Amino acid sequence: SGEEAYLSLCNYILKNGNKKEDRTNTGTISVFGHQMRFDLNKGFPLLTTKKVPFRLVASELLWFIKGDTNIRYLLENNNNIWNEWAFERWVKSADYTGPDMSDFGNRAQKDPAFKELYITQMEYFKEKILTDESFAKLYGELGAVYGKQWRKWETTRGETIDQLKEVIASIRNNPDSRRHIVSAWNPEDVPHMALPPCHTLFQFYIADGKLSCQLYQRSADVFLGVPFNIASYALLTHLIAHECGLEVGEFVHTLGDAHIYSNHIAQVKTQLSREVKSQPQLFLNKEKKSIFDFELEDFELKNYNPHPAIKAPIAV
Ligand code: UFP
Repeated sequence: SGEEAYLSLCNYILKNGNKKEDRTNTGTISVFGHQMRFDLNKGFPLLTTKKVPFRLVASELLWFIKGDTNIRYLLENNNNIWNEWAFERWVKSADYTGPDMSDFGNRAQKDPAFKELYITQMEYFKEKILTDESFAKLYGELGAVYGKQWRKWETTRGETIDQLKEVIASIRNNPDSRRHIVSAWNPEDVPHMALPPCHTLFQFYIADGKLSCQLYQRSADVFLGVPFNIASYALLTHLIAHECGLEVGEFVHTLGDAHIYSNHIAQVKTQLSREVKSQPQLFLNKEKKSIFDFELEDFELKNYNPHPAIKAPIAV
């Protein structure tokens, strides 16, 4: 299965990784330029050597597909993965009058008393986003993140480009084209972004009635991020194949800086000691024709019986 490709990348980095400092001051070991292939006909590539939260992968992907860039939709689906980015803008704004939250990510990991304070503020923030529409408009909005670049890329002429709709049309109308590309990397926006896109660009390819997808990921947190990213793009490939009346082919995952954080090494070793189980299968609601109509309940994942999740601190 493709999971072996993931585990062998982990092994390879442990053995051959370069020690490097990084933006977060955590320290990593890393390699540059690596490729994994996942045959989507053999099952859905959600790792089995640790539990990966499919529900979060799916709701985030639907959020991108809608072109939504406000965390309100995520919170309505009990998905908290983008909260910190919105929270940061709020606590730095003139509207914020609560206790000092500067550098909250690092301080919450080191100082238990601060962590409690932070959790209280975050809960208040989430509640306000969910219940106060004008507050959500102001502080739930993340701006130029994936949903915007995929669906509403702004041109210098003041027009917008719907890359996702266009790529679906080009897959349908001109399957042999070598230009089935969606780019999230917008050089004009990058200097203003807290987190420039990690999944930078993806391309589709059709052969024998099967749709394959390759992602170029510039920066890859191999323990925490990559299992999530694999599942997300595998799901996207299934969705686009479904809409275009194609079978699924491969997901090809190409990584730039592929790193293991120094405080994830023990967890990676635990995972490597576990036995791979059989892959789950994904089923899509056949009634829904367009990917733009999909909701969470239109996905069904069967036979997913992974080893337990493994906790690790996220680098901020
Ligand atoms: N990261 C991922 N996948 C993602 C995502 C982030 O691996 O989908 F959003 C990790 C990669 C890196 C950090 O460890 O987040 C981003 O930091 P930088 O911008 O310095 O590369």
